Amino acid sequence: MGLIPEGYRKSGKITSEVKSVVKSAVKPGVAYLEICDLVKREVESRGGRLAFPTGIGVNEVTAHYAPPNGVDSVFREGDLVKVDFGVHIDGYVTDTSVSVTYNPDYNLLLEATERSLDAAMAAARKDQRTGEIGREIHREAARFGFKTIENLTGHTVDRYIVHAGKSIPNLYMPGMQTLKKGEVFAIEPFLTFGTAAGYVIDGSSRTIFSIVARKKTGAQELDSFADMVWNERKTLPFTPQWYAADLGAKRAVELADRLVARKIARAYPTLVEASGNPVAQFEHTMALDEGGLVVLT
Ligand SMILES: [Co+2]
Repeated sequence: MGLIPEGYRKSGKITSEVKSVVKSAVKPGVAYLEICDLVKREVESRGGRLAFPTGIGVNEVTAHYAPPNGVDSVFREGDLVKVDFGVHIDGYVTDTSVSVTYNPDYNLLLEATERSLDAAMAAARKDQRTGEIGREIHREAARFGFKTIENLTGHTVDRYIVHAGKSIPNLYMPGMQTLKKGEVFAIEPFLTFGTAAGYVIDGSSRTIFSIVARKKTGAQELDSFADMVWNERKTLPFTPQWYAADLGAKRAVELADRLVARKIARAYPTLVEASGNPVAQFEHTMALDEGGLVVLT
């Protein structure tokens, strides 16, 4: 018996299997929404649930974009595509991401990003400061001539919580917390070109939300929407389009926005690289068990 609840291992196994299915499914001409449907189907058929809406990040779109229903975007020949998804079983969350490209100009960027993740995992041990892990990621990126995205980080996970409090930066930061035995965390280097700004800013869309407080507003439709989301998701992120079949797509978005206005939910705006440069990302969720580091995904 290890320190890590069995749910994490089951969740991680599903994440890992689905990731290889996704990797070979992302091709020019395939619709963004087809990949989101595929992830959901593959996760649920294995007995898992989505930990958050599947993110499709194309080129400079770096994180937090869940394509809404009706969007007809398809992958193109020159794209750099990131698919970021997570699985939970009874709240045990594993989070992963894979980058895919058919553009040879981006091959080295993808390779450097994977190598950065390897370097980070080699440095992830008990009592290690997370800033030191960031140093390894940054050093490996720089060795290839690339930059890391300075304002996105990896994170500890906890039951029903995707970002549990500790951050794992993608560059050296002094005075950060240390990793402890029994902790589960995701490391996710984001790399871009050396000439890029190297940080993300809010884009114009917001497609991902989560409940942050439980209180009644007195508006019956709004309260029952909040109840419905809470019963299904607790604090895990959701996208209004999941409720489009029941409420209509427009109404679901409107209700989510109203929950944000009442501070019952928060929104996660889409994040884009500030200078419009493409970004690559690879991510694993792992745990510090008795015997050391265990990669779950
Ligand atoms: Co993550």
